[in-house]
Amino acid sequence: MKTLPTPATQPGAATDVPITPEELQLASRNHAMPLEMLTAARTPAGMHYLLTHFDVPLIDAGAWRLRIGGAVRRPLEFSLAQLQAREQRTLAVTLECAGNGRSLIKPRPVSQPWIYGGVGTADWTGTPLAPLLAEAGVDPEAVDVVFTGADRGVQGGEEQSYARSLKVSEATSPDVLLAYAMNGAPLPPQHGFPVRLVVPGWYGMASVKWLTGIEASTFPYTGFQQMSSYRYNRSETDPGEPVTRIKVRALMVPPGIPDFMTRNRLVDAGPVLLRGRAWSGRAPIQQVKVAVDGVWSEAQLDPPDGEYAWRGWTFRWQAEPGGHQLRCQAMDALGQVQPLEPEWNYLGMGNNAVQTVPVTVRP
Ligand SMILES: Nc1nc2c(c(=O)[nH]1)N[C@H]1C(S)=C(S)[C@@H](COP(=O)(O)O)O[C@H]1N2
Ligand SMILES: [Mo]
Repeated sequence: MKTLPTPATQPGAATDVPITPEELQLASRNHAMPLEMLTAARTPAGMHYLLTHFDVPLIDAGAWRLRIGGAVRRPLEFSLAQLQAREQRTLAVTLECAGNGRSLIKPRPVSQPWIYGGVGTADWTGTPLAPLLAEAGVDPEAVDVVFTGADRGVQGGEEQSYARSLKVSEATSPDVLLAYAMNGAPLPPQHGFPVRLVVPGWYGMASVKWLTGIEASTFPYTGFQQMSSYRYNRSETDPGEPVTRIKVRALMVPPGIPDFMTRNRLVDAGPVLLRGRAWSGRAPIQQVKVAVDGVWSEAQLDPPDGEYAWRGWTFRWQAEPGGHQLRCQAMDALGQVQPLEPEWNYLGMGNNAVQTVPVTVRP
């Protein structure tokens, strides 16, 4: 008798079997940004990607309080109105899930099975965190600041509230926001209402939603989402390296029109303006290249759009009838370039390999 492979349901357990019901369940709760939305500099809230580990909590904004405590001289508590009365800043920030690209890695690490769309850019409005930490008086011995969300669940066999930490030096960066608005409107429930952290330049896991508590700590934080997840590791027991800032990446708007089932593209012969966006959480975008059937040329960059938002690019393509393969590749000012092939790691983190778009050009 032939034995079928058992579909793995634990994150990290690599598999070659087709997408499992558990992955489908995650994928339908946590939707991608449709790639055609790369045409918009700002992603409308309903089109921005979503990643929620547990259940979306529905929070009564009137009763909600943010507590700042732990290793501080003066514990503080804020209502939403008190946060909104403080210094206000708006930053355009590209958020990307660290697992974006995961399902393109072979063998596939089992978790949220992103293809390319685990990304979006919004205007996030809130109050800078640094002055609040200064008022609370973080203990000079403190090393980490821990951010806890209102959502709870079980992951890796461990019951937990979603929580992540930043080093004190990272948490006090002037651009880390306690955000209460997305694209000029209150946060939608799924994006962290009433207040979330926004950590520009970092993969999305750092931007804790439904924030309830901020605690300074004199010892390194070892919670599940810090030490057991969001690592570049080789196995379940390999500690590996922590996932931090967003790696360089470019994506293109798939040209022409799609086939419903396969989403393969149909394009008319002649001049085609290819466009897309590129970003890196580590340095400004320096160059984007486009390959048509393996031949690379330089794309034209739009002007930069602030320090933390993706940058538009365009490329004029003279489409000849037949089947073609389009790819795009970004480089940032540190000279970091996207790999042509995915690099495997146990949890499927940070796969920024170049996008490939097969197209059929009709005469
Ligand atoms: N409280 C809480 N915050 C969270 C998460 C979560 O599950 N719970 N998911 C994180 C992850 S992994 C990502 S990629 C981003 C996604 O933010 P978005 O859903 O607003 O796009 O939120 C982060 N903040
Ligand atoms: Mo994520």
